Amino acid sequence: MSRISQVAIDGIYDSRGQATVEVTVTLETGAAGRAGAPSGASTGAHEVLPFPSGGAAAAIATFRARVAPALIGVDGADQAAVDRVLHDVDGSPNFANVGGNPATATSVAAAMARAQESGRPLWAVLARPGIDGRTFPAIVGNCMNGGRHAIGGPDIQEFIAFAEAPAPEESIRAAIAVHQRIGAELHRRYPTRALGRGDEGGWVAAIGNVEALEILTTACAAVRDELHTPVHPGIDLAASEFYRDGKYRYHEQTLDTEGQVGFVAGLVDRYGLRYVEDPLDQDAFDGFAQLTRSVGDRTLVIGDDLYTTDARRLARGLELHATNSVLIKVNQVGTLTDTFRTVDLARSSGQSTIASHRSGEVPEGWLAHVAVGIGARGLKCGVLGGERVAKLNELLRLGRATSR
Ligand code: 2PG
Ligand code: MG
Repeated sequence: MSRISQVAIDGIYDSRGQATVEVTVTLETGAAGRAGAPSGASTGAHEVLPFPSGGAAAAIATFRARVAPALIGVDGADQAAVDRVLHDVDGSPNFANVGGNPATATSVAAAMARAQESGRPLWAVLARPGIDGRTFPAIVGNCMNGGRHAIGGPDIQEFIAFAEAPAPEESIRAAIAVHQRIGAELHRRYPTRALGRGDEGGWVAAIGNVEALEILTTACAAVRDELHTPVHPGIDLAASEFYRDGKYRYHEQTLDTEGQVGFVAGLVDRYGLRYVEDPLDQDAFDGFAQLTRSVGDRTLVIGDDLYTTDARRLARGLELHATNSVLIKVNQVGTLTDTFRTVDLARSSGQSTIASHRSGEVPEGWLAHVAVGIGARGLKCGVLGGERVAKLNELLRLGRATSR
């Protein structure tokens, strides 16, 4: 396997029009990979920093001066070595100098170069032990947006179609059908109101959480009947975004931790939720554990801001039985090696993993390979919008490649 001969970084834009970066890694043989990095809006306090102070422009200057030269000559086959250089040059605990986004783009681009050189698909290069690429993730499809991803929508950030057919084609078709039904229903209920779409391509309407959940649940049931595909409602509350001074502050109600656990558990049973992400604040390990004890046998309870893909935080969650599932976002930790540490701990502890996009995305499909390679239970990537469909289409291709 050959050494890295060239590393280039450039500025690009994400789906919100925010500056981000893409990195191209070239090996001595000429094999190359190029990846762009996404950015979050409801970022967890424990994530690495996407960019150093000075933003993408400062990151590019630092990268060209210090990171790219340090990577030349590194063994392209050795992901851990590539990622170690990123950490060594950075020298901080949270990528404050290099930036988690340039690090993510480099780490993924190096894996892509390795895939091209070896003639294997990217998922196979990323595959964790025992993964054969024949099991596909459910689609975690965001159909209605609220919270930080929408203006004028509900407090809950995401209303999700969780479509769990064995074949990607079926899950994707079902998630799209739920999205379309919701649009039609919102139009039927409010024919004269403007209807928009949020940062992740879900519908945005001036309705409350309960009405949104009713519409979502009804749409999922209709699609289950029509397509005979298991698709169920789910939510990402992103609860840290409305947790202030010890209370969960919704437009309609204010709840303490006990109240929030009871409220969410009630939603799980009333609406048959199968997917519940970030139901409590990002440091509320005990509250998560209470909820998991109460409903963890019938729904996924997923830590996103709780864990920020960090193996140390996951270890704490495991001790406390805080969740049964872990959201995986490479740029929360900045490298594939750090991501794999968390994934491997999750897998060996019986936690499901969900490979996830960010709200500000790049129109690339590599996340689908991450999902398949880590044996994820779900691929969270939205339903509509070019940058979301790029991931769905890539998963479709992977599904077809194995059925041929
Ligand atoms: C989340 C993500 C993606 P963001 O909260 O799960 O849906 O949002 O990228 O803004 O953190
Ligand atoms: Mg989330």
